[in-house]
Amino acid sequence: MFEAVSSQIKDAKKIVFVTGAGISQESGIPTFRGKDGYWRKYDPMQLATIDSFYQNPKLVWEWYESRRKNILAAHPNNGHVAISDLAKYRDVVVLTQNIDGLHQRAGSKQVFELHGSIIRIKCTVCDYKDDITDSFAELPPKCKCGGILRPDVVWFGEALPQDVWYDAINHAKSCDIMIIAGTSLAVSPANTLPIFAKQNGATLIEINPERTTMSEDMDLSLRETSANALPHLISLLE
Ligand code: BJW
Ligand code: ZN
Repeated sequence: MFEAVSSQIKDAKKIVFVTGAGISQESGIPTFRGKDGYWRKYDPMQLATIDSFYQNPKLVWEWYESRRKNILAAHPNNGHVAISDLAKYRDVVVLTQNIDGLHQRAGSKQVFELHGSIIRIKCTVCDYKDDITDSFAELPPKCKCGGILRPDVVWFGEALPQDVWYDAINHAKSCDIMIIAGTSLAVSPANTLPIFAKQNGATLIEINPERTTMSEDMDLSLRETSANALPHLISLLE
């Protein structure tokens, strides 16, 4: 299976990972569109837009608080750890849509959070922003200025943090291999990153038990979970 791309793998200097909810599934964190995914139970437009937040901030906060508790109690799995280990041997960059911080907790240093972080909280009125791991006594939590606080995540219709996005494009354009793990590639603009890589001659490898909209464009598709496939794939890269 690896033969088709073995020489590219051996010669690769810079490896960029594009990750999504599936990479944290084996840490006990639900995906969005998978079998037990959030969007099978909840309407994204009721929980992940700024309009829904202003309409019912308590409801949105209750969902984020339950996810914060789950995420803070979770541990990085063998997939996160394998990516972190690879950085001992190659230039490794992680472009993640996840807000769970598990890549960083596994030891990865070059992590770009495209959709923000569930730990970071920001004010909807002033410039206040901080990392908060404690749970809030009252929902929605309020800022000292009186404004409502919100999770510093990117909801539908909101722009990605521009500096992070431009860095992500540049890393995608300059990698030898892009490994796309645990994402349905259903959400833009993150799903354009493999296109930037491919246009610049990178080898694309997908790790996902299911096909995605871009499976046809991959040089290699591994239909396995990331905690199984990544340690094996990465042993070839070390
Ligand atoms: C495994 C596995 C295992 C399972 N191992 N694999 C029409 C109306 C409004 C907007 C749009 C529209 N059409 C298009 C848009 C744009 C929109 C969009 O793309 N929508 C589509 C859904 C149609 N995008 C946006 O709105 C973005 N912003 C934007 O475009 O701004 C433009 C702008 C510019 C300038 C000014 C203003 C605006 C923002 C997107 C924000 C996404 N936010 C969310 C929630 C917030 C974060 C959070 O709370 O967590 O981010 S939605 C959700 O989807 C979350 C994820 O990061 C994101 C991607 O999902 P991901 O990670 O791919 O997960 P899944 O569940 O989809 O897939 C998991 C995969 O893993 C599956 O394939 C499984 O098979 C696999 N898997 N187990 C390996 N063990
Ligand atoms: Zn404030």
